[in-house]
Amino acid sequence: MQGKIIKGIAGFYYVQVGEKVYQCRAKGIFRNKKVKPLVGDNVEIDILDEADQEGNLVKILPRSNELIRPAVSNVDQALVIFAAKNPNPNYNLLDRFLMMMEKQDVPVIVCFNKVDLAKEKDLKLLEKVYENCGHLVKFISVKEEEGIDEIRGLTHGKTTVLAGPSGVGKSSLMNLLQPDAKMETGEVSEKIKRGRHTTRHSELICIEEDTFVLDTPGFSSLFIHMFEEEEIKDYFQEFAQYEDQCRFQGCSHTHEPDCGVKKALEEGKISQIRYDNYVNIYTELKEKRKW
Ligand SMILES: Nc1nc2c(ncn2[C@@H]2O[C@H](COP(=O)(O)OP(=O)(O)OP(=O)(O)O)[C@@H](O)[C@H]2O)c(=O)[nH]1
Ligand SMILES: [Mg+2]
Ligand SMILES: [Zn+2]
Repeated sequence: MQGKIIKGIAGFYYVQVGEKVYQCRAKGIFRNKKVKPLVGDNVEIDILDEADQEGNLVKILPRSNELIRPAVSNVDQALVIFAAKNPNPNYNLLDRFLMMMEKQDVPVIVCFNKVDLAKEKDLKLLEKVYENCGHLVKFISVKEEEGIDEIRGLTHGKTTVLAGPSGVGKSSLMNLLQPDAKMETGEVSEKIKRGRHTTRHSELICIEEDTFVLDTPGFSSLFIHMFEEEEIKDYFQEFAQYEDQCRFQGCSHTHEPDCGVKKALEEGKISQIRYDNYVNIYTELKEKRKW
């Protein structure tokens, strides 16, 4: 029988087949081959007990893609959610995340939630920083149900993974898109101004026929060891148009004289925040390579 893994907890995989969900174990063949079943996988199962809805995972069907962070498969796009306020957006983390998604060829929609909490000037800044990043950028408020119809439209007919830090409203958005989902949501800590990692497991929810959304646990850091420092600039798409003004070929836009990107930065054509993140990531990778 064929189904889809919607959740994996403590060695069990929950496989949806039509209206039913079977609790399955992965047999030894997966461990021996070092393949780990992922949420989102289309699988074949053997039913062990129809009444108790238990089964065995026997085969994983070919994946269209698999993401490392969050660990899910067969997604069409990522809705990367940050809060415009509470918690304040961590630009560096966002830029790392965009790089990761791009590297994995997953189209990204950047979504800033909680616009109800942000001041007009905060939103203007966010808009300015990301206007040329090469991704669609949306502003929403789950609380006030603002911008949600547009998100519905963008997710329609696709499998979308919700990703972002803890406390930004991923599960809250999920509950709005699919009230039956009843995902647990949690407050942002007053003291540390961060979410509390309320969601512990990725979970695939069917919104309507052919439309799936994956809620995932929040993340707070991203190591990007899979990148070479020289390729980082290619992920900051707004730099490209100024690169032919760099004096040196292969200019890293950090220390070289007559750099077109640095000139564009001085003229305010490139965002200081994005540029600083670029230098931060570039330097981190360069330092690492020295060891
Ligand atoms: N003011 C405001 N609060 C919101 C909005 N969306 C979500 N929240 C609140 O933000 C808090 C965190 O929401 P969650 O949905 O649990 O966040 P999450 O991204 O799923 O967090 P993790 O599961 O920990 O990764 C909750 O108290 C929500 O009620 C919004 O648009 N405006
Ligand atoms: Mg959550
Ligand atoms: Zn340059």
